[in-house]
Amino acid sequence: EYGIVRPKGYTVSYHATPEMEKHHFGQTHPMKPWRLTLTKSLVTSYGMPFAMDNYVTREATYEELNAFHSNDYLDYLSTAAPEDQPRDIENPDKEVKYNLGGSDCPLFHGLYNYCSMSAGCSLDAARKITSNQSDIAIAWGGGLHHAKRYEASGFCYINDIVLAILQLLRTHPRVLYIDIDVHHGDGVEEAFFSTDRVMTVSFHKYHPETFFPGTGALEDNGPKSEHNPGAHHAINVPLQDGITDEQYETLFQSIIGAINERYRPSAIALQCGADSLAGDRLGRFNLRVQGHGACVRYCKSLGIPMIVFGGGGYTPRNVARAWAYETSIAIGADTRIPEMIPDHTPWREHFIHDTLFPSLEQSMHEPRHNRNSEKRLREIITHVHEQLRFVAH
Ligand code: ZLM
Ligand code: CA
Ligand code: ZN
Repeated sequence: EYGIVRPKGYTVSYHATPEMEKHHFGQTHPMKPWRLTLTKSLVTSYGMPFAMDNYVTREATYEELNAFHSNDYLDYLSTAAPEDQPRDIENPDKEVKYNLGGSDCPLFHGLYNYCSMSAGCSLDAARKITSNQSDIAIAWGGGLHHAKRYEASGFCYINDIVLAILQLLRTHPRVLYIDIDVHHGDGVEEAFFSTDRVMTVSFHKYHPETFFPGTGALEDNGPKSEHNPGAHHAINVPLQDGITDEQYETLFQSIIGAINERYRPSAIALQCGADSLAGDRLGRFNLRVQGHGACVRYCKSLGIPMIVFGGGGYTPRNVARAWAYETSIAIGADTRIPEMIPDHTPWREHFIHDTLFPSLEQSMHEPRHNRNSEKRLREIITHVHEQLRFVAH
């Protein structure tokens, strides 16, 4: 179908489980695990599974989660029930333990299973990379970059990315983490703050007073202590509302290209949060599916083994478009798949515009005003190049 064939001498693996997608954060919560079902349906209707190794992932074990998360946090997470949810009216003073049970990170039925499936998905992907059985491993169910060792944060409970990178570090001397979610990848940055074996790079909207999580300033490049090998190994690209495909691609290629030359990673972990797309319910950027996908294409062109994770993304039809398109880039079929969404796609009615690449006008009534000046973007590039001079090579 659509001339989709297995790439020669190149393996792409797809890691997912339909069980994860059945979980609900609550009626109007922005995070909808069901977007993974919509993604899989688009990937399948384009015939992409023929070109990949497809794995149904398992749940990560307690011991695997314990490689990053503390015992007391995991013990509470595995036993907390929705009834433990602090209720404002009946129980206003009830403390929110480990940031669980608030409106961002609610306790919902099957929460622990959901978390261990997300982590299992990313860990399986990482193992395919460390065993050289895969060149690109796809884990759309992962990418939950805000979770801390002992705390949930911003819809994230278990940091599957940190767990996957720890796995990569068993065989890879240097791992480059790249995060194109509209939010700052704070949990991953913090986890690897004191090592030079992981370099973290996050592109995000930065406005400390009004936009979550408020960290990730240009000048934050890791603790500046002299004895800390992690100094200069955190790169932040703070952006404003309305950035376009052209600006983002220029920034991305210039920054990632320079980092690749200087740092020479042997593996890449790419978080592809789709809330950086135009028209996202929480996002603020003007990126199109093509611009978002160009980041994946550029990383692939570096020829380094890579895991691609999901992450944010709150307008499910656009999340499915972006991640299906990026799957096609991984298998090298992006120039072959038709732009029109196949008629036989399950839930076809959700794609209100029948193209894989909606225009800005189709994504939102009024495209956002672009608040990123060329001058500021040049300053960002200059600052990053200066940081890289401190990085040994
Ligand atoms: N209030 N319901 C991105 C994580 C973003 C913190 C302000 C909650 C929401 C949001 C939750 C149904 C990733 C904050 C927000 C309202 C304190 C955030 C429940 C709407 C709703 O309708 C909602 C009752 C909820 C949450 C909006 N929360 C928007 N933005 C952020 C977290 C995660 O994409 O990076 C990776 C997966 N939280 O701004 C508040 C400060 C809680
Ligand atoms: Ca980011
Ligand atoms: Zn996000």
